[in-house]
Amino acid sequence: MPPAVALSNSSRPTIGVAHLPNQRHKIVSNKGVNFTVMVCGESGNGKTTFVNTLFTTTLKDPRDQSKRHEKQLDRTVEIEITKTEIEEKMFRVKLSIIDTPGFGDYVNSHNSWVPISEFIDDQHESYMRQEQQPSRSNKIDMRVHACLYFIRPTGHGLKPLDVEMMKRLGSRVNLIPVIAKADTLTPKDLEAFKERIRNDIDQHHIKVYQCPIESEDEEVTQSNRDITSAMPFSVIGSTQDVQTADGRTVKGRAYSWGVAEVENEQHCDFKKLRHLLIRSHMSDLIETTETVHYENYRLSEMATRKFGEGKFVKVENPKHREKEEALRKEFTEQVKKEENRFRQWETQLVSERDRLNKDLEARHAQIKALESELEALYHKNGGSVRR
Ligand SMILES: Nc1nc2c(ncn2[C@@H]2O[C@H](COP(=O)(O)OP(=O)(O)OP(=O)(O)O)[C@@H](O)[C@H]2O)c(=O)[nH]1
Ligand SMILES: [Mg+2]
Repeated sequence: MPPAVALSNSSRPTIGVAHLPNQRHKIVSNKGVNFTVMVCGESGNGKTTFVNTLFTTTLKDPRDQSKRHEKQLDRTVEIEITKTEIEEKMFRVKLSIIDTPGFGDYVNSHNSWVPISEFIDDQHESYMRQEQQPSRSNKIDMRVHACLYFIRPTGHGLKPLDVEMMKRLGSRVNLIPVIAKADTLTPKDLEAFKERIRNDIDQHHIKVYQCPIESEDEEVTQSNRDITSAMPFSVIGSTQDVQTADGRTVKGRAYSWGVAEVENEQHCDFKKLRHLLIRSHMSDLIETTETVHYENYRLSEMATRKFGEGKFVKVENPKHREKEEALRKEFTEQVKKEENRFRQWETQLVSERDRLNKDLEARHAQIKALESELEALYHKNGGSVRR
C-alpha cells in the first residue's frame, strides 16, 4: 500500500468528511473513514486511464514519487483494488479504487454484470457478518460507495447491455453514469448525447445517484445545482503533461486541432466529478450506502435466512459459464467422434459377418455338390461304396 499522501498545500480543498455530523466527525477524525469507488463498463472505455488520472491529479504531493500509483493500460482482466490514504485537516480518508475488467465482444457479455454485482454484494455480506460477531471494533469495510459506469461515446444512447448492467447496479449501489472519452465528441454532440442518456435513464427506470442540492449555504446550493445539471459526467482521461497553445502545461490529450484538457470545465466534467466524489458528496455517498444500499441488502438477506446463516452461493460467474460451455462442447464433440468410430466399426462387423455368411453358404453348396457326387458314385457301383 502506498504511504499516506497529502493533498497539495495550495488551495487546500475541504474534504466531504468535514461536513459530517458532529458525532461522526469525532469518530472519523480518530480512525479515518473508508471510501471506496468502483469503475465499470465496456472494455476500452478508459476506466484504468481514469483511475490513473484521478490519482495523478488528486494526490499532488506523494511523499515518494516512485510509489505514485500508475497502472499499465493492458486490458484489465480481473477486479483490481488500489488503496491509498488522503489526508485533510486531520481527517484521514482511506481511499480504495476498484478497477474492473471491461466487458465486450470477447466474452459472453450477457452475464458480465455477475462478477461485479457479486463483488458489491460480497462486501455487504462481509460487513454484515462482521457486525454479527461479538467483537465489532475492527471491521474491514470495503462496501462500494460510488460506482462509476463508463458509457461509450457513440452518440446513439445506451446499449441494451448498458441498460441491463446499470439497472442491476443501480439497485445495489450509488450509480454514477459517466461518458467516456469526451474529447471524441464535439461540444454540441456531447450535449445532445447527454440528453439522450438522461432520457434513456428515465425511460428504463434506471436508479442513479441523486445528490442532495439544498444547503444552508447558498454558494454550496448553487455548486450542487451545477454538479447535478452536468450529470452524466463527461470525462477525459490522461496522465500526460501537454502544452497548450497559450503556453500552459496541463494533463490532457494533444491533437492537431488543439489540446483536450482533463481539468478544463469547458472540455469535460472531470473536475465536477472529482469534486463530488472526494469533496462535496463523499459523506452523502457514505451515508446513503449505509442507510439505503446496505440496509436493503441486510433486510433482503435477513428475510431469506436465519441469523448467522451463510449465504447461498450461486455459481454464475461468466468465466465459469464459459468454461462449462467449452467443456460441454468438447464433451459433445468427443461423444460424436466416438459414435462415428462405433458406427464405422459396426458397418465393418456387419460386412464381415455378411462375407463370412456368404463363405459359409458357398461351403455348404460345395458340400452339397460333393454329397450328390458321392451319391451318384454309390449308385453306379451297386451300393458298395460306404458313405
Ligand atoms: N481519446 C481518448 N482516449 C482515451 C481516453 N481515456 C483512455 N483512452 C484510451 O483508450 C484506450 C483504453 O483505455 P483503458 O483505460 O485501458 O480502458 P479500460 O476501460 O480500462 O479497458 P479494459 O481494461 O479492457 O476494461 C487506451 O488506449 C487509452 O489511452 C480519453 O479520455 N480519450
Ligand atoms: Mg482497464
